[in-house]
Amino acid sequence: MDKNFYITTPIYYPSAKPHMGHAYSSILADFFARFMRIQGYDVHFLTGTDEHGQKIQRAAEKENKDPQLFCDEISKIFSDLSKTLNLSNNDFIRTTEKRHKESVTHLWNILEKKKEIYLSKYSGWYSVSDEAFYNEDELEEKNSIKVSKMSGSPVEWVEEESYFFKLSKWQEPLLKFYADNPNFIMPESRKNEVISFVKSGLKDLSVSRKSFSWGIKVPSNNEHVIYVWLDALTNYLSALNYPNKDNELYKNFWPASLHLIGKDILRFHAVYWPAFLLAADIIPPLRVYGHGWILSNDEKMSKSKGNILDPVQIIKKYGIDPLRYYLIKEVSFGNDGSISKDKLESCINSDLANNFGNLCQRVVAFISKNLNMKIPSSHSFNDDDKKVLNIYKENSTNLINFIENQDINSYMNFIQERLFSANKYFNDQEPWNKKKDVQRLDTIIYVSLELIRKLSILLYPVIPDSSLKVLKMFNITEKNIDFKSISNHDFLKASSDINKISILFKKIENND
Ligand code: ME8
Repeated sequence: MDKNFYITTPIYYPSAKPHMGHAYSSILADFFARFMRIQGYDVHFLTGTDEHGQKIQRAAEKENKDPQLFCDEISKIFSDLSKTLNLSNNDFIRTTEKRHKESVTHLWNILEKKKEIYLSKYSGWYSVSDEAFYNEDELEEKNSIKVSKMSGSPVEWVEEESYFFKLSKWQEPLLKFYADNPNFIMPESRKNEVISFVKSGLKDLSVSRKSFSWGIKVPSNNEHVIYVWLDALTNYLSALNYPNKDNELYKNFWPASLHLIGKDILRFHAVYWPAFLLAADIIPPLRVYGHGWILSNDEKMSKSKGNILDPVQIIKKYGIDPLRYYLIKEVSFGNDGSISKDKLESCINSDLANNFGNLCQRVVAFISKNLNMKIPSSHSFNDDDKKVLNIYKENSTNLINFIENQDINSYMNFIQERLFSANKYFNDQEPWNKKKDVQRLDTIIYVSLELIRKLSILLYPVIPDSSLKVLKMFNITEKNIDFKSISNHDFLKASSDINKISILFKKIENND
């Protein structure tokens, strides 16, 4: 079995500071990366910034800054955010880097050599905000301004000489590709949207611009810069040192396992990207997953609406793990989800502090008082014990399947149920009333510790810092977390010492 896994986030525009939507995609990608690592996969996790194009050029001009300098500053904020979000990314790519420009130039040359690109003239609508061309039927009038029906962004009329990619030629091959690879586009509902878009007819795509200069130059014609989406999508290859196909990164990690993106950019990833790749004889990625939007007050966040949620402020107040837990559990993956301070606080209190945190603290306090901070020396499981333990073993394959199908909701439901069940077990078994039956008391504590260990492993991709704090009790470090070990009920070594644990989550006491 191929044990390599390459996961990517979109590369974000450094046209403005990152917001909660960017944090959401990155945290979700990190969740998958971490889960696959504890399953023994060699994971390559990529994120970065998309720095060329008219949108960035205009944003820089507005601030009277050189575009490169402008990108340097904001890209740094994105890469700092990766650290604040505790992302385990292996690389952070910027499209202004030399390695990337070389890849894009190479890909362009191949497409040109294969006669997939020709020079003509573009006249039509363009949205600088989306960096996208739109057909008339994709537009509507709002307050006497023409905007995209999909994104609501204003469009402007463009008429200029442009290179075109022969997208129309790839309509049938794309439909065949979707049919042969039914899991290429996820979730299912989005796949249908893409297929009907392709079936409705593909026109050749303008892939160069002449009216501004901030981009990678067309190698054979320096008056043109390469269309920013052809430039940006290639980041997934340039981070693997493409075109050097013999290097380890490319050999191990292409085709990408999962491009995790928001639904707003599905067309670029599920139509244009595989078409470019098929045209260049490169295998397309295995899967593109378009998740829903994080809504603020039930609307998509946007600067103009003034409803931007700043992840850094929220993390300062509540901490990173509560935010990660909340976004992963409370936003039904694949759908849009509204987030609010009240829901975040109740999530921290009920799931994290009262449920997981409380379980750990109670069990450890009991061990500290009665067992000298040691794992009990012996145990003998009865039916109650086996029942609460076996459920992990019985569901181990299901859990892996959930993640392979990006069914995070089922994964999180399982954890939630197990958290309740573990607390209930400890309450019902009443170890404090078993002090005369040492064998039983020891077994209850051993089972409780095993449950804490298993839950911490399942929670590691969600709340890595807190999970590691708990696992440290058993001297389990990040490098030796093994997902498979949730099926082992005798993992903890009898009589060994337990390390102290600090407070995991503080309850939010008031609502201000
Ligand atoms: O589109 N909810 O960059 P971008 C959830 N540079 N996710 C959101 C979101 C929201 N409200 N807002 C943004 C680009 N996102 C291109 C990508 S990739 C080769 C080039 C996330 O800065 C989501 O993943 O506009 C969305 O697809 C992405 O940020 C768009 O980021």
